[in-house]
Amino acid sequence: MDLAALAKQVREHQRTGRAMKKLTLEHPDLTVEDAYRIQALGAEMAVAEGDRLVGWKMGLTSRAKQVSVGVEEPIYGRLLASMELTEPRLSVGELIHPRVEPEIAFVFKRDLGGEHVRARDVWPAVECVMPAVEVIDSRYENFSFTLVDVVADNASSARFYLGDQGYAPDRTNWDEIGVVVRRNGEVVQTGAGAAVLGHPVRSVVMLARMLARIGASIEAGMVVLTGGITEAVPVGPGDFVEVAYEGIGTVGLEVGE
Ligand code: 0L1
Ligand code: MG
Repeated sequence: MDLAALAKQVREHQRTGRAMKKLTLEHPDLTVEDAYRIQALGAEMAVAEGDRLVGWKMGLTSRAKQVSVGVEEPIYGRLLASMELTEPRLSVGELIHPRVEPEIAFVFKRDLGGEHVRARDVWPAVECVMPAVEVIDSRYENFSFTLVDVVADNASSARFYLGDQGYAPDRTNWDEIGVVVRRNGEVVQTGAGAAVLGHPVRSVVMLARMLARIGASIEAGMVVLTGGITEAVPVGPGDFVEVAYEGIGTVGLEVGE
């Protein structure tokens, strides 16, 4: 199987914002390992064209998210510089069916890696913890996919935005933090940090261990999005989405064409 050709195909749909059929319809024998390879090749192509790997995301770390998309295990994706919103404004023109997720982001000051990483290894490597929103956008028609498809599509990564303020890792119990998501003033989702594998730090532990299998790690300066705390909220032009994080402020995102 020509994994580079499949990576090129997926990347084209990521760039143009056109929906595609699931890869597994035509290639039912693709494995999860192949899918991560396709993801890596797509990121390498982006970097060769001038983009930069700035971090990692974990996806499907909450039961609510796993149930809503019918995929039962956490996955990781690659965050590129071109995905980061520098202002709290999202332009959906290049996206297919964007959805917003409230997340806790960890920013690293030291490298972290290895198959035996534990929670207590994570904290000394963290510069700060930040409230964040991720915008996901599956490239597949009807947001419908298998585990293999979604991994190959870089875990539906599209955009992300970090709030203005970073917080000391020991400032609060991140599993107990409550979030309220409002769209145009109406409460549409509520949740708590514990929805992310019991504690967002567990998502980082799992990521570090998964990356160790491919000889990769979380590097100093990188951002890690630990996973949606609630189900993702569909958005369109004219919407204003606001996520209130208990005790650490609010992140709002204005959605335009
Ligand atoms: O960030 C996420 O949890 C998304 C992972 C991929 C599944 C989806 O597109 O909802
Ligand atoms: Mg997410």
